[in-house]
Order: sequence, then C-alpha cells, then structure tokens
Amino acid sequence: MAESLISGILDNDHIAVSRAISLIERGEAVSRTFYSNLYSHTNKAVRFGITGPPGSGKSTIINEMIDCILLNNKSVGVVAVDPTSPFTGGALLGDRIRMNKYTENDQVFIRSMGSHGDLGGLSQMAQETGDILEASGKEIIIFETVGVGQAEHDIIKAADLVIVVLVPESGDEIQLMKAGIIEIADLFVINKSDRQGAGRLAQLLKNTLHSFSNKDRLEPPVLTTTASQGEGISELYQGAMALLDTLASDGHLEERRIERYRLRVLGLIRNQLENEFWTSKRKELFYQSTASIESLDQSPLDMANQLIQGKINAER
Ligand SMILES: Nc1nc2c(ncn2[C@@H]2O[C@H](COP(=O)(O)OP(=O)(O)OP(=O)(O)O)[C@@H](O)[C@H]2O)c(=O)[nH]1
Ligand SMILES: [Mg+2]
Repeated sequence: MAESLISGILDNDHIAVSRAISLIERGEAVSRTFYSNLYSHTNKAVRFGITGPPGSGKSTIINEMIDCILLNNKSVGVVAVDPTSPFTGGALLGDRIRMNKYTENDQVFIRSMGSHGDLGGLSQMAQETGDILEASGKEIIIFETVGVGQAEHDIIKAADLVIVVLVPESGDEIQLMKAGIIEIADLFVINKSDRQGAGRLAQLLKNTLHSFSNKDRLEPPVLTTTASQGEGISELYQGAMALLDTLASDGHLEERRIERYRLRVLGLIRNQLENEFWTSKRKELFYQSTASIESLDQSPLDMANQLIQGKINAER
C-alpha cells in the first residue's frame, strides 16, 4: 500500500496526496521506508510562512497569491494550520470553499489542519504535510497560521521566509509584538490598506524596524496590500521571491534549513522518547502519586527521578 501511495504522490495524484496527509493526521504509523522514500524527493520547494492576527486577511492574500503563482507558471501547496480548532479530518469551512475553486487544478493543493490537543505534534504534522506536497512537485509551499502561541511559532520558524500580516488597526500590537514577531518576520504586509491609517502604520513599523536592525539581519521590507481587491499582491509575490534570492545568496537560507532540520530531529526524538516513557503503568503511578495535595511533599525533581529510575529498573 505504501508503495502505491508513494508513486501516486510522485505522480502528483491529489487523491494519493490527500490520503497520505490523512494518515499522518490520524497519527497512524507511517512506515519508515515510506517516509524515507518520500523525503528523498523533497528539498526543492520554497516554504513561506504567513502569520498575523485573526481576520487580518491571510487567507485572502494567499488566495490572490495562488493566482499570481500560477501566472508565473509555478505550482503551490497551502497548509492552513489552526491550533485552536479541534481536529477536523479535512478542510475548515472557509478553506473548503476556496479549495473548490481549484479542485480541477493539479498545480494547486490546499489543506487545513487543526490540533489533536498535541501541539508539538502539530508542527511535525505540518512539516510532514509540506514534505508530501513537495514530493508531489509543488514548488511553493505556504503555511498559514494565526500568530500567537508556541505551536504557531514552531510552524512559522520552519519556513524559509516569514511574512507577517497586519492591518491599519494593529498599531498597538506592534508594541506587544516587538520581541516576538519582529524577530521572526522577514517581510511585513499591511493589508486592508483601503482603510484609514495604513500609511501611518507602515511608517511607524519602518521606524520600529529600523531601531531594531543590526548588521546580521536584513531590515524587513514593509508592503501594503488590499487583498480583497487583489491590490499589491503581485508586488508582494515579487518582493518575497526577491528576498528569498537575497537570503539564498547571503547564506541565511542554508542556515535556516539546517536549523529547521535540527529542530525536526530534536522534536521527533523528544516525542518518541516521551511516548516510550509514558507507559500506561507509569502514567497510572504518576497520577496516583499526585492525587492529593498531601502527596506533593516530595519535590518535583525527586518525583521525576523516581519515575525515571523506574524506567531504568524496568529495562534491566
Ligand atoms: N476591507 C478589506 N477587507 C479585507 C481585505 N482583505 C481581506 N478582507 C476581509 O477580511 C476578512 C478576513 O479575511 P481572511 O482572509 O479570512 O483573514 P484571515 O487572516 O485568514 O483570518 P483567520 O484565518 O480567521 O485568522 C474577510 O471578510 C475578507 O474579505 C482588504 O484588503 N480590505
Ligand atoms: Mg485564514
């Protein structure tokens, strides 16, 4: 089965792509050969991360970008990740609608995924979905997330280029974001610039970015769009591709890909070791030993060591 699935993916058969992603989402054991075979066909696509506050227009921008990408004779895969929504087993409503527009087009594949409650796993899942799309031949892969929590941060950090979308009302957010998002953003977009205040925010943002700039990092460009009217999207696409070229020529892209690879391996090891560690017996022991407030006399460190020690003993 795995072999036919792989050849389907490599043939860009979207049914096979969909099935493979579902396997990964359901947490079904994907065989090691399946994954190794798949991985050997990746590493050619570029990965964009698009993040920003809820409703800022990320999906609208991506929709418009898809048209732009197709006009440039490239193919695209979109992974919309929503950690707050429960696992849906398929598309979220909005994406289901936009997916219909492209169902007949084998150069576009769009998928939404929610969380099983296991946020660490969500980032791995998104990456693996990216691998499948890449193996199917998609040249550009876009990850969409709402920019707040750790899970999104992990997903976005795994991109080659991070685009942060703001709206004219986001002025106050810039203060809040300084530390977090400004660190990971390569390019800012002020969307809904049909509304008042877009120019002012762009200037405020540019000033802020300038005060944060240093010689090791490019100062992120600030672009404006009105995605609902398709305005500024082609400039955004060209700007993102040009920036990517710069990152590639100054060595930053390679650095990022090495970092992404490392983070994935570290995440897999952490997940696997934790899964092995938490046998039902050990879980039971843990919850029993912490059932009442009186049972918390032992320090957390002693409790952890006792559980770990149990593992060592069990192995001997
Ligand atoms: N006025 C105006 N509205 C826009 C623009 N771009 C998008 N919208 C509208 O803003 C709303 C939210 O757009 P989405 O693209 O769904 O935003 P999002 O960031 O993907 O939202 P979440 O995924 O829910 O976080 C929709 O009603 C869009 O039609 C724009 O440039 N101007
Ligand atoms: Mg969206």
